[in-house]
Amino acid sequence: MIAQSQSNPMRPTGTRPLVMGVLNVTPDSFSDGGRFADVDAAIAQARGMIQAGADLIDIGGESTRPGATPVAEKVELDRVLPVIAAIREISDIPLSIDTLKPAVARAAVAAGAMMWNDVSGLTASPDSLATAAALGCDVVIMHMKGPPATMQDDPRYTDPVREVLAELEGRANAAIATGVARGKIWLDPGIGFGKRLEHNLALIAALDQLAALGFPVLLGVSRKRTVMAIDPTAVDPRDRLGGSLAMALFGAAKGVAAIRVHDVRETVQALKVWAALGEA
Ligand code: HH2
Repeated sequence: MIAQSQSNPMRPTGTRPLVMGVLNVTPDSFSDGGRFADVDAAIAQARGMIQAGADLIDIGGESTRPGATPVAEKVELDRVLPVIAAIREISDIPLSIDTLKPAVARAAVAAGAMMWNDVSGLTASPDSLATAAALGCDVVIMHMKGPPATMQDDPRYTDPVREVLAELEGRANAAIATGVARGKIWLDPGIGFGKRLEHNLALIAALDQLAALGFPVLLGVSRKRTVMAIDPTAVDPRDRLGGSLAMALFGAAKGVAAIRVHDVRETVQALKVWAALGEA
């Protein structure tokens, strides 16, 4: 099965969504913090994800888990740049940089990243929109309500689907008005970013409405607390694979273009089987 478009390796052909492997080069990420904090461990993990069938790798040097404290720009650069350079030496797999900081995005793209994944939806800095336009790379506009430090304190919505979709569409239009090419924009509902269980479930159920806005959709549900909210025994994030796969397949059926995951091998397998069943 051909998963990626021949002309653009960052777009699916239609049989199944792409799989974006998560590589957190951080000491404190919620599920894999500290595991890949040195370059050798990060490269070994990247190699494993490539062998397991990842279509893209998303590299992050700052945790955005609920309650996380921000890190300095130099610290983030020192974490991610050696890893990007080392992966570029072993593979041409498309790389994404998960950062709120325009300077980190600029340096990462100069080092070989092809996508800027900004969980603030290009709102964290006054330079974010112009930087995205100048870089010309793919850009993920994710929805987040409030900063990571406080976003889970008391998130409220009257109509989460309507509000999140309207905000994402507004951010996409702002990006286009600043010079970002429409064809470079991805949207992400930001599961777990300033949302309660009922908000997350409503947004996942409405992924087809988000996809109908006409931009490729990225879904990040891997190992998230949403699974524990439904299965309270899944306290350890590594015990959330079943729920993560259920949400990935549900998202695939709703037309998402890519799924951001920690468990690449298992997700690729689940999506391949799901796609084969759909074609049978
Ligand atoms: N989730 C996380 C981080 N970045 N980016 C996008 N576009 N969508 C997401 O859902 C998303 C994201 C959180 O997961 P993780 O990177 O594993 O944890 P941490 O933020 O603690 O590093």
